Amino acid sequence: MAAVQTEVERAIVTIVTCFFEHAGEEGKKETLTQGEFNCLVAKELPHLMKDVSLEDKLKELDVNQDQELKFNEYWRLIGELAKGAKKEIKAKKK
Ligand SMILES: [Ca+2]
Ligand SMILES: [Ca+2]
Repeated sequence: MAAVQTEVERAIVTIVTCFFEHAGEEGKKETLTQGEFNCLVAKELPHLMKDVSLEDKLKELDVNQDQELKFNEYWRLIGELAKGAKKEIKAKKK
């Protein structure tokens, strides 16, 4: 990857790096357990996930129902949060 990155490029790398940092803490290296997920949210998404039950959220995102989140399952959360951000930006513009 090129050394000079734009803000958006860095943001993408940050999201991916953050997943794998937390996924590597216990159990399988490439999936998030409930504990790892809770830790990731507490550390990286405290404002956006304030009033969310993390048990329910993990179940909702866990497409293959193995009680862990692989990257594409976690990515659905990023999509949801992006949609939320879009709504806020649009609301501000009005
Ligand atoms: Ca793990
Ligand atoms: Ca899963």
